[in-house]
Amino acid sequence: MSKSLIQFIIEEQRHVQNASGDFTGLLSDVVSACKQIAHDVNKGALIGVLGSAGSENVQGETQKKLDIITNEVFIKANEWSGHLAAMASEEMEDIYPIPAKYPKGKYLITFDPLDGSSNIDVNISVGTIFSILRCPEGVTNPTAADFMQPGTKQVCAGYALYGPNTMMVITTGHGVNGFTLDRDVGDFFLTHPNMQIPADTNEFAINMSNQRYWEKPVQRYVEECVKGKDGGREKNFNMRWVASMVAEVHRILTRGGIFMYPFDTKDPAKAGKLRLMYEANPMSFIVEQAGGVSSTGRERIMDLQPQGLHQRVPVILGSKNEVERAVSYHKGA
Ligand code: AFP
Repeated sequence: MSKSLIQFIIEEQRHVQNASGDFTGLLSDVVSACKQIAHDVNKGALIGVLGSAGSENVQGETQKKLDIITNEVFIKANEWSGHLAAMASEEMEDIYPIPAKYPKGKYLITFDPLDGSSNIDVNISVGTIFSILRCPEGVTNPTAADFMQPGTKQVCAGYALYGPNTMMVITTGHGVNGFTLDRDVGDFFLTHPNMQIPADTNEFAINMSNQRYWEKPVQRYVEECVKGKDGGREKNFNMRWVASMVAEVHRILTRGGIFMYPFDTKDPAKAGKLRLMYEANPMSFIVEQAGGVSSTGRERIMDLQPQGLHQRVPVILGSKNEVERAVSYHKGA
């Protein structure tokens, strides 16, 4: 039988000097949260969790009932055990400090409890994304400022994908490993060791309905993909768009591809659509650890100094050679 996720982490942590077991404990809580979310997502209409909640989140997006439920599940699973000092979520405007009745720990976590939730009512894959940071030394009551650490400081990043199978994919900076939930046993087992993104691809993913708002470099790159062999490229391209970043990144980790949610002028007040702290940074850590590249088009995403919990950034990530080509079109533009 293959290793469970927690066995895998315990064995990996044996090589970390002075590891106290805190990180393993934290990850175990995250795994519990994702199992509970998988259950709720899987039951869907049977337990009355589909549909809109009739409210908006901090970004002005309509909240689904499941956005609220999964946010609660994630908090409840992670607040009690003494590994975290605070949390931050897509669904909450401010950080969530660990309540005084619980012990505080040395980590911070950011998460998107249900990414791609506009897909939930149509039974298409959704996911949970998380990023673990260290709480700055000596800080016991963290504020949002303590979360403002670049992606290079992440201790761990991962996602759970609720698709035909439920999977968790994680990195602690030593490659990327994928685990599949065995519902009969109730645990995740290592099924995709050392995931690697092929450097070349002929598959691109972008929301084409925004085409008229893109900048020239992205227009050029996508136009060349669309023209394929009839344009300047030596191959023809295929296109995919799930509108669920977790599903998109998982496909790229499995068979390669380039994913773009670039800067556009649709709403000039927004630098992009995706959120740095709980979408772009964790996914960039995973993609880089699997041999891919992740950029805004102009900068490496993980080098960005965060300015806010809900900051948005342009994202171009995936197979190295294609992302580098798209980035090269931005030079001087
Ligand atoms: P939701 O969680 O609001 O559905 O947003 C999902 C997401 O942040 C990301 O997972 C998708 O890649 C992207 O938005 C899809 O955006 P469009 O609906 O503009 O294509």
